[in-house]
Amino acid sequence: MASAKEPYYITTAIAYPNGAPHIGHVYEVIASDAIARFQRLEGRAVRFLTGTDEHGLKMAQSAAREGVTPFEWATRNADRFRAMDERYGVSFDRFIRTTDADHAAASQELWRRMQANGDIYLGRYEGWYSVRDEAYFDEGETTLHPDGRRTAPSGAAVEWVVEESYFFRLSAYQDRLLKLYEDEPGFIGPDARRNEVLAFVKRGLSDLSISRTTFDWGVPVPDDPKHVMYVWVDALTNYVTGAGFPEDEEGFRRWWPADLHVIGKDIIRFHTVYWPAFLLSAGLPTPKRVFAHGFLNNKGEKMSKSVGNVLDPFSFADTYGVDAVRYFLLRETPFGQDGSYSHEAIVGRINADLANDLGNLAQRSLSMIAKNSEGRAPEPGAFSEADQALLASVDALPGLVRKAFDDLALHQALSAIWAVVAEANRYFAGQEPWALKKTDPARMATVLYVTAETVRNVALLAQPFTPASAAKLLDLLGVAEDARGFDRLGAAGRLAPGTAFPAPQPVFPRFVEPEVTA
Ligand code: ME8
Repeated sequence: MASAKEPYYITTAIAYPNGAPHIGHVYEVIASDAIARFQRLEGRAVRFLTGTDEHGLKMAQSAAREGVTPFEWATRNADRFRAMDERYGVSFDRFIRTTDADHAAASQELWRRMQANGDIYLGRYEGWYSVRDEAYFDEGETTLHPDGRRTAPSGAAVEWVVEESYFFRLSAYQDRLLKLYEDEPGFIGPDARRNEVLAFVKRGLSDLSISRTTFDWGVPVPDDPKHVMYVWVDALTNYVTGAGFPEDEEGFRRWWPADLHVIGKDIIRFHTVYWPAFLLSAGLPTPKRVFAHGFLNNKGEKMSKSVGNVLDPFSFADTYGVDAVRYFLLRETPFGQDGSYSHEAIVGRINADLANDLGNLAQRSLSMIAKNSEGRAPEPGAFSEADQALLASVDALPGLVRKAFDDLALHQALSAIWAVVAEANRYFAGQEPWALKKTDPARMATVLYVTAETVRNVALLAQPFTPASAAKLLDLLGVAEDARGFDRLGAAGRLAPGTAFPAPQPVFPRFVEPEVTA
């Protein structure tokens, strides 16, 4: 029974609403959305959290430049992030803003627990800080340039900071963190990132400055409001706020620890070193898995405002279509590695994989069914060897797709599904149902049945990736809304002969280059 399955809690990083979202942000939320949808289709209760990270010096400084309050600035941009999620069909359960009232309460409670455990002390911070990264750096990690500028590894400028600060006793957590990585080898993925973090922690950890006094745009430190929390302390806490901590004990027990934090590779240290240390200190369970995806580059170049190649996700969706962008981004790049996109690559995938391979297969078989089978699922005869071979590939797909999702190899799920689409196209071409129409109509009916059943399975499995188009395909196959879960894959949900199909319509249009007018 679906309800007996373990609940599943998945989160994305929360973005800085310090400007408009870009395609890198889209990438992270649609990958997470595919995973959330997959788990729901498996019959699990899913909670999917995404949102915005609104405190910190960077936000305060940009708001000042814009001449608005930090909250107004955050709201303006948080609204764009939320609209972007909605535009891309991201099925989040809560869009958390770190300025939400329950989040301040959660951050302060987490702080109190770390303090009660003896891990927070007052000291003085002297060192380098990068506002753009909102991160502290050891001098050895920075680079001094000939012109006197000093920068963080990301290239962002660092400034020398001297102020009274609370510290978190991170140095005391080295052994416990190493034990966590050893006891739970799946905690950090992909493996390359795990090795990076392991090497970093083995070198030894310094205590972490966790409060600031020179600005006030943050969550006040309990009992010492001249300090605000370091933005990453409050940011990371969003994951427990979103699970109901501390007020909603029942919700928190149900959802925490998170099954998966999806993040980008640049923030792995915050999530796999600081965050589990804070949780261990507060006596809370650590998340089950943290997975870092790669960075998306425009034609292989890093996106940057100064290069002028930062793509607007809304016009991207208008140009190519939401499902096409989702498909392209998750198919093209192995999840966990850096990826690249270009107009040519996207159009190539749209026209080859979506329009030609799946779109034509569906359109050709469904039009023949409309004409020759009174628009109803045909009645198959005995299955030939070729029919059985294709159905065997179809029925092996759920196993392959589940394995791919277990490994978070989303691209492999898609390549397995599209391998069956390719096989079905070879089958359809080889069986020539249009020729059978005259010579052997019963055999034609069987071929059309097997093809339609293949499309049904492909559409079910494509739902996490291309939800709107998959739903259209399932509509065309007369599959009821409540018969679209993964318990209907394969033999358990075979098309019932005689099911009425609506008139077929193309689902995946070809991309046609707009005409250039002189
Ligand atoms: O890091 N390609 O916010 P953020 C792929 N507020 N992913 C990218 C990317 C790109 N070109 N650029 C950014 C923050 N990302 C913090 C997170 S979590 C408690 C706090 C990813 O707006 C990035 O790796 O800079 C991160 O996972 C997410 O987008 C938000 O980045």
